[in-house]
Amino acid sequence: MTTLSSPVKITATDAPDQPVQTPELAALYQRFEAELLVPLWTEIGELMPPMPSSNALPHRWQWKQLLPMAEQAGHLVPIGRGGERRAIALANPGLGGRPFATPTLWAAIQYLNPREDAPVHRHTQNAFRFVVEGEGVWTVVNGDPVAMRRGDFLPQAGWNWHGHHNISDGPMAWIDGLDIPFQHYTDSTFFEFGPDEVDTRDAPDRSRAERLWGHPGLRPLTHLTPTPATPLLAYRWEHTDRALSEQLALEAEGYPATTEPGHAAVRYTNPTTGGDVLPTVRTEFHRLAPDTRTSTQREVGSSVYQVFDGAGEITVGSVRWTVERGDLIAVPSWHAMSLATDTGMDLFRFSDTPIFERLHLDRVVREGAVT
Ligand code: GTQ
Ligand code: FE2
Repeated sequence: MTTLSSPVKITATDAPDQPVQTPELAALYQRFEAELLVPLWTEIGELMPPMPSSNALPHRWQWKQLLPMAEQAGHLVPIGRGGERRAIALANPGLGGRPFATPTLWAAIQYLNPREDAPVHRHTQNAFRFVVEGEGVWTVVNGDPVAMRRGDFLPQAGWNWHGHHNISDGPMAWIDGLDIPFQHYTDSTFFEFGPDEVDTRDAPDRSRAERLWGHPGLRPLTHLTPTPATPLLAYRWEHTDRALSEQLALEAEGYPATTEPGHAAVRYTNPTTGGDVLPTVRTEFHRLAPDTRTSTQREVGSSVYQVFDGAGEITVGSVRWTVERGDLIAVPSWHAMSLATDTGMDLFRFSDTPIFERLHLDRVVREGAVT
């Protein structure tokens, strides 16, 4: 006869303030384990820390490492039904090898060969694409083809049909961000296959979404009802770039426009609400003027930065990296984080903050500028 060993192991008996270890206590703990019970007094230190104490670690992935590997995957790995995407996920070193950049966020480099399709599907996960270099791919969202080019931010809210097609003669890579880990841990994921082929039609320069929604401050009267995610499917680089350079120019002219000296920043927003573009993911773009050091910030929730242009230093907790174009950094919850640059640096950022704001668990602390 085989007995299944209990998955419960009461191990934290070295925790502070534990009862005297007697044979009777050991026997009681064995009965707890057999009945799948765990006492709070052995666990409280880990489960109720005085402040967030993430298993995730600060980490940097270098674009100059990622891109050649994605290229190699482009040669070796066809895109099949079921696998769906040639996407290679960042796996945080503190999260046991799972393909999770942080406890809530997925970040991946995706690669599409010339003329290749990433077939149509839909899922409850909220997604976006951000393009650090290249062009030639159209992402088709509910039949609306949207061009992807350097600097463009392309949100795709959950449950919308989407596929990608490369109409060009060259390959293209970009990054995907999704709330896959969050939906995985909360058992809230649904997924459906769509057609194998992606219909880009005439691959228009402007999507229907941009023609309807892409006019600053102008709301179509046919669409006055707020939607939980943005109906605008592309936020173009020319607008982001201009917004940031105008903030720095206004600051130089003596008008308050930057979050702190030399630090311009914008948030991508849903034009029907003014809130975040996706229900679970916040996305922003930050520009540091040359010779800028930001203040240090800690915040509940995790984020991922991608350097878009320039170079500098990112400090997360006790780790400091020199970063350059394309590099990605994972910032776990409540880790002190700051940016610095001598020559100027542009960064794209995404985080899970909307989840915590919705649940009133959000907290931010800012400290003085680092020297
Ligand atoms: O392009 O639809 O990196 O569904 C992960 C899941 C990309 C996508 C990812 C996805 C996609
Ligand atoms: Fe997808």
